[in-house]
Amino acid sequence: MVFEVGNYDVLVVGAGLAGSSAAYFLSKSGLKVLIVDVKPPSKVGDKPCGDAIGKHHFDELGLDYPTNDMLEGFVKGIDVYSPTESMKYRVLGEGFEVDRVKYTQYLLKKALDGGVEFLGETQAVEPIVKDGFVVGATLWSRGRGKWVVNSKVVIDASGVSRSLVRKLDSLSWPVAEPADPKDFNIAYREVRKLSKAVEEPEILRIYVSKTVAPGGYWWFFPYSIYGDVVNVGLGVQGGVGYPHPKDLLYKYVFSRDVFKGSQVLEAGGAAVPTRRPVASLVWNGVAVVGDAAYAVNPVHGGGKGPAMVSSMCVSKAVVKALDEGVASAENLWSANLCFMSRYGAKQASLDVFRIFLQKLSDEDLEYGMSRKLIKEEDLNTVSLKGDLELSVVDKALRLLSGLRRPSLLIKLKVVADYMSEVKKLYLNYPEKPSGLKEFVNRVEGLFAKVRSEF
Ligand code: FDA
Ligand code: GRG
Repeated sequence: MVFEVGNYDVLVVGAGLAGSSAAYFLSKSGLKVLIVDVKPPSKVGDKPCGDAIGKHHFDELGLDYPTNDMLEGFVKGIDVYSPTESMKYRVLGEGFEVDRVKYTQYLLKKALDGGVEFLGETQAVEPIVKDGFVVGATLWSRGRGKWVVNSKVVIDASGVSRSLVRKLDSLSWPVAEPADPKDFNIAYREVRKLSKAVEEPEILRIYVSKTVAPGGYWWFFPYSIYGDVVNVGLGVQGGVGYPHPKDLLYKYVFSRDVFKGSQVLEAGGAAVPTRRPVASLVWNGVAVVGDAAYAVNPVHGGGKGPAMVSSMCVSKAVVKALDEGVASAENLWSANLCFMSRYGAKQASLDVFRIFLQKLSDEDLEYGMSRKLIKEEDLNTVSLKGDLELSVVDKALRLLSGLRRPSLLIKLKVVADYMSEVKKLYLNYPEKPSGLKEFVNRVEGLFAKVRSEF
């Protein structure tokens, strides 16, 4: 059977924030780019999300801030509550509550204005592989049936489904590295209109409690533009058999007085990868970005910023590789060096912290927070850089104040050391694909030690 054929330089699969930003970054290159999504055009960018994103990502990537109808709120900081909610840390940092659909479609439109082609209601079915290279994909749509796109590079931006790369053999294709279900959170959220306005609407709230949200947290994010509309959700660690996050949210959270008489505006859930980045974002003729690359902050689950960072890094590398003639792993490799130095090293370090936190009891967490074993400033540095810095003076003070649970202090020191070792390893990411195997062995060795330690 002969199928209809299209020829492109780049095929982007998925027009979520990762795919749309990749298309936007590529639109200035003069390359012939096609982006497809199974969703109809009006639904592009619509996925369950808390909608929070740090402002620094826009500054670092030179992207427009969400404004006007793309903006649902300003963020000035986050309050992190202890399990009993008697203690809270305030971590200051600017950000936005973004209208995910409008902002994603804004980037996509800018890409289309720059010459990129888009097809909605079009599903990428499988990659086409020839002589060790991905050379395109088969697509399917109701109107056209099955057809073929030949392209020099395929960027899988299909989110956690990893629609294309999961059909590649992970032994030969590092971009296809599978993830353990325990390295995901399953999250559910509702957008609700409350009966009265929220106090301090520019402060996001995160609540950590093993009973309410085992292996995750529940959140209360106000949309400050409206004052009385909030995004409330809950995530639990996957693969462990914990209850459904929606059940926990209704049982422990929506039963609170603040939600009396509230109106549900939106509801839905999805999985969030909460681990280190994929071993390599690129291989011969193929790349992964966003959730498909596990590019997410493992501690708070924020994936919008790293989706855009990974897309910028991959897009730049694609332009360079195609300029050099062929999109080989070697020619695309700068995507890894860019992403690992800008975000992946911090992400991997935070993965160690995440593993530690998921094993910490509520009692230890309550104690650690009430005795300030980790301080608000420490939390800020962890969040920004992935470094758990226990300064010398602080350490001495904490030793004095923390004697009731010395093992917790020792554990904190051990986790800080592992975090710095992992970060160093990622900052020395191999210069060429030939070094990847040894790097992966070292990463896996270190993470095996981390898991056995906590
Ligand atoms: P995304 O899933 O958005 O896009 C993938 C696209 O690919 C979709 O449009 C899909 O239709 C399309 N697709 C899939 N398969 C296809 C195929 N075969 N062919 C064609 N198209 C295909 N992050 C954050 O920064 N702040 C936050 O507050 C939150 N909160 C939050 C809450 C909840 C409940 C969840 C589940 C997640 C979050 N996140 C988050 C994470 C964040 O939503 C996520 O990391 C990014 O949206 C990932 O964007 P992507 O574009 O990679 O995937
Ligand atoms: C329960 C794991 C789990 C997932 C739910 C709700 C959610 C997913 C994610 C919310 C992420 C979040 C708290 C974003 C806040 C925005 C903000 C101001 C973050 C500050 O952190 P940054 O910008 O983080 O330092 P990154 O890693 O993006 O640089």
